[in-house]
This record gives sequence, structure tokens and C-alpha cells, in this order.
Amino acid sequence: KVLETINANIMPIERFMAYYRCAIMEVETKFKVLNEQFSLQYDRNPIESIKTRVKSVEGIIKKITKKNIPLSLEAIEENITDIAGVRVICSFPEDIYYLADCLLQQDDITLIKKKDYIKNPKPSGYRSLHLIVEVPIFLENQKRPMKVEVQLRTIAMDFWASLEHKLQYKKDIPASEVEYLSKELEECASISASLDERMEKIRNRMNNFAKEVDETDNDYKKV
Ligand code: 0O2
Repeated sequence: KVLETINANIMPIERFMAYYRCAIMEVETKFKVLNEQFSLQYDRNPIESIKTRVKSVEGIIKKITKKNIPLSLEAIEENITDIAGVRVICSFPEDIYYLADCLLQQDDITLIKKKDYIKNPKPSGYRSLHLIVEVPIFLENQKRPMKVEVQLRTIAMDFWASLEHKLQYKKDIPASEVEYLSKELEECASISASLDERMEKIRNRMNNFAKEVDETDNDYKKV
């Protein structure tokens, strides 16, 4: 019934979802370009990997029901900001802020909302930098601004979030066990935050000597 109502709207749902896939392509390419440029300049890649997803129609319906959003594509487009998702995984926290700044400086990107769960982690221990941005997609005869949620994380933050996400979907665990696991995860989050910090300090100290290493170790090149 809900799908029928959406389909009866001005824009068919397939086209609506395709626009979000295009917006993901635009943002993913921007990060790939930044990665390439950074690797030419500094001989290392700030991005470990990029994952993308379009929210399922079921997921969108769940969210609009929860948030009491009217059943129209306009309202969904306006209020559901994570239909297009791009997750950028970096090695070090500093790279997250560097990439976020580079993206936000681009003149076709508009920042809609920034949530810094690295500086202010969620009570669960969740850490990531979230940006809701608007990016134009260029169609045959129109330019369309689209919202994309960008989540920037370190490898350690991503590792933690994947495991914690599994806990949210396991419905058959007794409450006392959930409580125990949540506490464990909270502690792991703080251990992984200090690991990120220490690894970054090590990297930065090593960088002080990077020049000497390059000069004596010229045979090895990145492929
Ligand atoms: P999925 O399956 O990842 O898409 P809003 O969109 O602002 O109305 P919300 O929930 O306040 O809603 O947004 P928020 O907190 O910025 O985070 C949304 C997404 O961040 C989630 O998407 C998760 O991907 C991730 N996230 C946020 N908090 C947690 C957490 O405590 N643990 C884990 N593992 N991930 C988290 P979805 O839609 O919940 O799910």
C-alpha cells in the first residue's frame, strides 16, 4: 500500500533511487580524486577504502513511519538525509578532518549538517564524523541538488561500529547479556580511541624522519 502510494507520485520510485545512486557516484569520485592527489603529493593514501550504499525502500519506509514524515517523495527527499550513504575509511583521525575540509571547500558542495561523533562520541561509544552534504547531479536537461550522508571513520572506528551494529540486530539476546556486551563495547571504544591516538602520534614522529628514509630506500615504490 505504502509503495503504491509512493509509486503514484509524480516521480517513479526507480528514478528517485537512481538519482541517489548518481549522487553517490559524484561524492565517491570526489574522494577518489582527493586520494589520488594526496598520494602524488605526499606518497601515501589517506583513504583505506570507500563503501557506499543506497538505503533500501523498506529502510526508508521504516524511518518515515518512525519520524512521522508525510508519504510523499518531496517530504522524503527533504527529511531523510541518509538515503545515499558514502563511508570513507581512513587510517588516522587527522586524515578524516583533512578529507572533510577538502570536500567542504569544493564549490559545488553545500554542507547541510555536521555531526562530530569523534569529538563527542555517542553514549554507546560510537565514533565517526558525519557530514550531510548537498551535491548537484547533472541530468539530460536539469541540474538536481541531492543530499548525501558521508561517514568518515578510521579502520578502528569501523571495526568497532561493525561489531556493535551486529548487536543491534540480534534480537534473541537476554537483557543482562546485552547490558554486559554493551559495557564491553563501550570499553573497547575507548581502547580503540586511544589506539588511534597513539598510532597517529607514532606516524607523526616517523614522519619527522620520512625524508631520510625516502633517500635511503629509493628502490621501493608504491604500486
Ligand atoms: P544504517 O543501517 O547504518 O543505515 P537522522 O538521520 O539524523 O535523522 P540519526 O539516527 O540521529 O538520524 O543519525 P545519526 O545518529 O547521525 O546516525 C545515523 C547512522 O550512523 C546510522 O545509520 C549508523 O550507520 C551510524 N550510527 C549512529 N549511531 C551508531 C551507533 O551507536 N552504533 C553504530 N554501529 N552505528 C551508528 P542507521 O540508519 O541507524 O543504520
